Amino acid sequence: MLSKLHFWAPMALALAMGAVSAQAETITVTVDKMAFSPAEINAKVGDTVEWVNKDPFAHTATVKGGWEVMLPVKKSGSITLDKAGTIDYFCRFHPNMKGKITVSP
Ligand SMILES: [Cu+2]
Repeated sequence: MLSKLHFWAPMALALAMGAVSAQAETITVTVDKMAFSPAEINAKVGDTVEWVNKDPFAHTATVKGGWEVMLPVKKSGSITLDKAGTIDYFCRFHPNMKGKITVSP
């Protein structure tokens, strides 16, 4: 009985640590042909959203009254989500480009 316990305890610890490191994710949104793809994403607090601009002109990911991430030509930009809620964002240069992030706690 005792030997079984010794075998399983480190396993349980390893699984718990794996779960912790898997918690914060980076979600990639591609910016291509004047559109965010995917336009709507789900994330958790602590996750990072990275936009990769594949277009030959600059874009932004802008939240009205909030943050703005510049996305120069062929470059990427990112932000770490620090609170739960729904974020609607757009491109400052092309306001018809819209995206949405639903952030769960
Ligand atoms: Cu744009």
